[in-house]
Order: sequence, then structure tokens, then C-alpha cells
Amino acid sequence: MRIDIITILPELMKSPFEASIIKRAQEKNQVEIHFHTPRDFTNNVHKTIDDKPYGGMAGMVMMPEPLSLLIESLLEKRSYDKIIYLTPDGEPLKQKRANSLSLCQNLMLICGHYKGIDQRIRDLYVNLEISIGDYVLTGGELAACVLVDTIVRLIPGVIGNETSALTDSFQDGLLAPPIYTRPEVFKGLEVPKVLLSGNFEKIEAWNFQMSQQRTQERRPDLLDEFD
Ligand code: 6GU
Repeated sequence: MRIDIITILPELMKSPFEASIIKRAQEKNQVEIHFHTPRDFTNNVHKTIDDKPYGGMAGMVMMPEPLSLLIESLLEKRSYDKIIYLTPDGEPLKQKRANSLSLCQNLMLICGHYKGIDQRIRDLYVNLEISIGDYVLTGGELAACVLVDTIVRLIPGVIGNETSALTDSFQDGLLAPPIYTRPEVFKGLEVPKVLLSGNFEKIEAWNFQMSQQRTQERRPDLLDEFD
């Protein structure tokens, strides 16, 4: 997979991709992540990329020309499965969407800053808008990091233990069960006996029951979608 990220703040985004699983995925050429800045596509000496909004609202808007030139320079080189704009008014990010995006070859991510990008860039180029939750970030960059992380870990071969990504919370519509490692007793608290039993059928039934119970307690809204 190739991911092209348009941002004026690449330095804000680089470190999450320079550690752990996402780093290894790049080293193994399972994913390439490239950063591009609209500042390189301005034609004024100050490299201005934002301007006041029409209508007199507060804040600044990213101008369409530099973004358009950058997007078109990328489109000249390859086609994209999706051109994604990260925005709080986008589709709420869910595991199902991450699963389908993990099967794509080329993704373009556009991070807005200030009040966002000129609507015409969205109208002309963007075909998917994603939000990572009902709260406001200072820009799309951190949301793009979240999106990339959730997609890349799903690319086949990226997570060593193949079953691991499939047993995550949400992957089957339920929250994950509690997990334990050594020691068997910690500060007086015991690991549930069933997990020590070696009986995998029983363990699986217990995990499922705990998943259901946790979901019922914490996220009953998820049970409506689960069958
Ligand atoms: Cl994608 N962008 C911004 N700026 N804020 C957000 C968001 C995105 N998702 C939730 N809040």
C-alpha cells in the first residue's frame, strides 16, 4: 500500500510511524508513507496557504490553488482508491471502514488546518470524509495518524500473529475480554481459573461471555448492531 499525506505539519505526524508495528511495516515494504506540503505549490514569496473566509467568519481557510496543484501532481503519477479528507463533519471512523481501506493500493489523505479547506477542494477531489470522534482537534493531522495506524495494522502480514488483529475489540462487534499474564496471583488478585485449565473450548466460551458482558455494561449501543 502507498499512502500520500497532504499536510502543512509533517513534523507533527512523523513519530507515530517511526516506532513499533508501523515502522516495521515500512521496513518490510508493506506500506510506503509519503508527506507533501501545499507550501511547495504556492507562487508567492511568503508561501501563504491560507486566507480569510468569505462571509466574515473568524479563522482562516486553506486556499484552493496550492492544494489543487499538489493533488493534481499526485494524480498525474497514479490513481487513488480513495482521496480522504479528515474532518470533524466526516463519517465516524469504524472498524468496518478500516477493514475495507486496508485492502486499497493507493490512498491520499488531506489534513486541513485552521478552519479547514476551501469547500471546492472537497467537491472536486475528495471522495471520502472521515472523523475520528465527536470532539474538535486543532487539525486533521492527529486524526490522520489514527486512521493510518488502524489501516496499516490490518494489511495482511503486518501483525505477526495473524489471528491477533481479528480478535481485537470491535473486530467482531464486541469489546475484548479481560486478559492476564504471569504471575497467577498479583497483589492478592487471581487469574480466572478457567484460563489456567488448558480447555480451549471452555476458554473460548468464557472469553465470549466476558466480551458480551463487557459490551453490555460499557457499550450497549454496539449490541444493537451485533447478531
Ligand atoms: Cl478528522 N479533524 C479535526 N480537526 N477534528 C476532529 C477530527 C478530524 N475528528 C474528530 N475531531
